[in-house]
Amino acid sequence: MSSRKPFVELPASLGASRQGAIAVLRLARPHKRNALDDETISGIETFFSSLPDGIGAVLLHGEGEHFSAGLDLSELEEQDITQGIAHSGLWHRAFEKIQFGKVPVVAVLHGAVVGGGLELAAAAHVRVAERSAYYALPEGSRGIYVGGGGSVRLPRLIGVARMMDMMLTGRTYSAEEGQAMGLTTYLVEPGQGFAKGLELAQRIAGNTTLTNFAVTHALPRIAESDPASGYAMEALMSSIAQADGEAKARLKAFLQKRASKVTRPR
Ligand code: 1HE
Repeated sequence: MSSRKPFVELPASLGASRQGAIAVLRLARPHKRNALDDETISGIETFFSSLPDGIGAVLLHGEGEHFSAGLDLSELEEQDITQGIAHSGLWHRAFEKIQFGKVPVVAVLHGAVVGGGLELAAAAHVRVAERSAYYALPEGSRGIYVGGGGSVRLPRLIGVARMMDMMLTGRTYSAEEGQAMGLTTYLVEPGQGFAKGLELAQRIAGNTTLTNFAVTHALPRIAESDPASGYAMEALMSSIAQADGEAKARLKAFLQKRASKVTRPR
């Protein structure tokens, strides 16, 4: 089933649609290079809080020449310290809903993926980058600092030293370089990102809900734990997952030669 009808009320800077089990969120402010203002960030939080039943994955992409130019800098001009803390909190809440939400999220990246745009991309679980994509953290040169969870998520993806360099020197990485670093999960040709992202999202949506929960909610927590706690959590999670009826049916299907085999990379 494919539908352009939105399932949630969003600001004009965002567009929501549904393609079967996939909910699609579009950054739709191309004249401002998808710069993220408060309304857009609140809209992102609303979208991820309103996913209807039957959605198995989200595809996030941007309209125009760039994924996102990051924070809408015009909003910082009048902001004092207290407002700044609240502002960062708004971003944290919205992006937590992406990383630790109901379903896995695939982001399709192209053009500028910078500042808060990179923080947004880092909250997704899989990143498909077209060759045109580039990554930067221009906060350093603007006299500001990341505020959308970048200090927490980016070092886990690329390491503290690389993030320091990006912020201190304004270094920009290409989509291809990003692949070696852990920012680009899949590298595709220009114009192919959406189709590849949709294909991956559909595959993800075909997993059991319990497995997707284990991967997106338990795995990152286990990875942050001390090993003893991690092993205990892993034992619990794996025993819960395998006890699910759908898991039993899938194992049986494989043993009865009704399920696909693992194939070599193409
Ligand atoms: C903006 C923004 C923005 C564009 N806030 N208005 N992010 C940055 O420091 C990146 C700033 N943007 C750029 O470097 C460039 O705009 C791009 C490389 C992304 C794209 O360049 P280009 O030539 O395609 O577009 P443009 O002509 O620069 O911009 C088109 C319009 O978008 C223009 O407005 P107009 O009214 O003159 O048409 C720009 O002013 C506007 N625009 N980017 C506001 N970011 C939670 S903390 C996160 C902290 C950060 O993200 S800091 C990093 C901010």
